[in-house]
Amino acid sequence: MKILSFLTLSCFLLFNCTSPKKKASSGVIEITDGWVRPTKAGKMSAAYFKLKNETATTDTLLRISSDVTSTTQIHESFETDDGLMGMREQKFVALPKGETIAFKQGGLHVMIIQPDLDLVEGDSVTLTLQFSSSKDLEISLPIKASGN
Ligand SMILES: [Cu+2]
Repeated sequence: MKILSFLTLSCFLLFNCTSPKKKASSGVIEITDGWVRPTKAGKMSAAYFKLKNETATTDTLLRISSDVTSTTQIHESFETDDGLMGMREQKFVALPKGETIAFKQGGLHVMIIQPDLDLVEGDSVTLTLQFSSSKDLEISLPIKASGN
């Protein structure tokens, strides 16, 4: 062990060589298939997309903000025992590495609450996603009547 340390140190001193670098994580969190439902100013809309965590670690989606309202929430739809649909706010969403989390109708979605302006088909909405590890992601999603 001492010899190895000595050799490493010598190597560094003599040749300024470095130990093999850990491959920098080039993975990113990728967003695809995004869209936002049209609505009138002051009403409600929702944003849907797929989030793929291609980084080397599990990350967490902490917060989403938007350029069309000061109030966005991460919601999850659920069905009650009576067959009624409800929504509950999610404080965060875990993004296991290598996995894709779908925000979709009837499931996770971004609630866009009381937008300042009409959300008109053909326009777009900017969302900023904040994660616990990855850098903020800013995305522009088209406003359209359905995800198809
Ligand atoms: Cu909702």
